Amino acid sequence: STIGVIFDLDGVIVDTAKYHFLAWKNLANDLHIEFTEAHNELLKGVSRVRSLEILLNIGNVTLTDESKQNALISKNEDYLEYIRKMNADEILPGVNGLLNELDSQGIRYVLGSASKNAPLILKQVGLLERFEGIVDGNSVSKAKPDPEVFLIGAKRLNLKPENCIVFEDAIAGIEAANKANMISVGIGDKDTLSEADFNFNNLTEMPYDFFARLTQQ
Ligand code: B16
Ligand code: MG
Repeated sequence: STIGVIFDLDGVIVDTAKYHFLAWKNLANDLHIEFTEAHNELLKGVSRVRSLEILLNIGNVTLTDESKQNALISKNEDYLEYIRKMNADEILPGVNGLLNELDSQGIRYVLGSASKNAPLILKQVGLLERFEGIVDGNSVSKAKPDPEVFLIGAKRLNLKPENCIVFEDAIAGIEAANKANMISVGIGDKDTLSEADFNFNNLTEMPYDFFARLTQQ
């Protein structure tokens, strides 16, 4: 096929934001920072290091570099406790159908996530082998909204950026896709993701001829 797809992980394939929230909340409690679900929205699609900075900002707390490193380790250990309990039931609605559709149309796809835990999460839900490539937080030096993660994804697919379609749930991710000159599809609230080229509340809402229309354009 002349087009390819790059999938974000958290918020598109699975909802790991709820586990990130629980783990950040735990850390926030230790630091006596009030941390709400609304605050958690600010961390979506954002790297781990940047997330900690935002959390510390919310609580007006400053830490030494060493304490920051320890906080990041303890948050991730906490988070991994939840991830290790995940299974295929946690794949979001419409994902399996869409991957089957892409396979049958010969449209290739890779993952483009900020998470350093992406391979483990995909393994837990049984999707690791389905992706042709995984570009995650371990392979990039610049986090979203920098387009790096998606540009590496395009290279893995051997496609020009303008022939790549990115599925994203976070503002920073849509921004990254647009900067990369790709076709951006926002999954979630249309008003929040108003910069996306296309919007769907979730993957079950995509029309069956979405890809056919794109290649005809
Ligand atoms: P980790 P995505 C992102 O995943 C999450 O949305 C964001 O909340 C998280 O901080 C980031 O991954 C890093 O995750 O701590 O596992 O390396 O949406 O880019 O798939
Ligand atoms: Mg996401």
